[in-house]
Amino acid sequence: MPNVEEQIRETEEEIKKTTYNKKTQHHIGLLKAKLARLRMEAEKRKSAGGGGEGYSVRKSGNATVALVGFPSVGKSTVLNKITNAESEVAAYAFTTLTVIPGLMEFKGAKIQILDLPGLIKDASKGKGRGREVISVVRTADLVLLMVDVFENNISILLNELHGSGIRINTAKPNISISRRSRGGVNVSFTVSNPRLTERNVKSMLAEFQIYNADVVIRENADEDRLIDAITENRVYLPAFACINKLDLASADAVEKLKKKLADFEPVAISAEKGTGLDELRDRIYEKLRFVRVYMKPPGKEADMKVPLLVKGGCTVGGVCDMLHRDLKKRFRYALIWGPSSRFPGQTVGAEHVMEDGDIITIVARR
Ligand SMILES: Nc1nc2c(ncn2[C@@H]2O[C@H](COP(=O)(O)OP(=O)(O)OP(=O)(O)O)[C@@H](O)[C@H]2O)c(=O)[nH]1
Ligand SMILES: [Mg+2]
Repeated sequence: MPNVEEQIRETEEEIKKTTYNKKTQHHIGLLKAKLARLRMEAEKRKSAGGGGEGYSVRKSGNATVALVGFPSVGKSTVLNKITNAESEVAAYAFTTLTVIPGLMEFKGAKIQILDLPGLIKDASKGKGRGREVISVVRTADLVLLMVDVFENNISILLNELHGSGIRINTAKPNISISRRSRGGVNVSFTVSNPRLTERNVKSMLAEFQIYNADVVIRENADEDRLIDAITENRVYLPAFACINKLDLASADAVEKLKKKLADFEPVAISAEKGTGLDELRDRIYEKLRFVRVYMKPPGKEADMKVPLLVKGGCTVGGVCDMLHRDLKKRFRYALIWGPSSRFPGQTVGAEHVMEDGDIITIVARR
């Protein structure tokens, strides 16, 4: 039996040389599922074998942003300019060797920004401490894809992130897979899907040893999306690009690069000269999609002056966690006025999702 790495290479080769058509569709789906399973196995082995200390960063503030880019594009320079941190800056690659956190206060939000060692090709396979860097990126709320005016091959960065299960600017697949203890695999489609068939889905699940499950596919997913739904370690993060060293290129060259990176809505800056930093701060804030929540103590007026800033999708339980360590344990119910309530003063539980402008009263045991 060839080892896992060899099997991965063979499967990659076979996928590459098989052209996709109606006849090969089923076979390719299987190969892709096999490849995803093999990669998971390889990953498990590596982490079991020790393989270096991970970075540990204490999360702080209302949200966390990761600076991801090749070495020397100016990540540390940006961090020093927009936060209170001091991260070493130098003209050689791999100046930053660990995670340096900084705090940016903006419009009432405390935003933690993480400066990271540069990412290079094969980082997802461990090059240049790539694994450790990527594991920090996974925990962020937003990715800032940094390039400079010379180096714009952003696809290398994206491939490394993708290879480690990070999906950028992509919605989570609208596919539910509920495991059962018996009954085989039941597949249903709620929208037409010319790409996947019941047979495809069943055999791809079998590759992951799932033989009993209810699968509901609510989008026109392809094999890759199905694999993402089956594999549990995927994260879905928003991102935008930042082009640095504006001062070293002509306006024309910058425009060209902006067009090329248009999918990532680039912001062009010169960290060293301090150009474009306001736009960068604005964009970071906007992309984090903060939700403002106003607190109303029981029987008193709401404090409409100082909102609590929570992340989009935050629940009432999440608000409790932000207020006090053990509030959630004592939580009984909450009352909500505003956009997320069906009527003013609606009683809700800890799972209720907050919306921008909500007023909340939390009722807890003493
Ligand atoms: N001209 C110019 N140089 C810059 C700018 N920003 C950073 N630099 C220079 O680029 C070099 C690398 O900057 P760093 O901030 O250390 O880059 P980094 O991305 O943190 O690099 P690593 O930590 O090695 O990954 C330094 O010599 C900086 O002075 C800029 O806006 N314009
Ligand atoms: Mg650095």
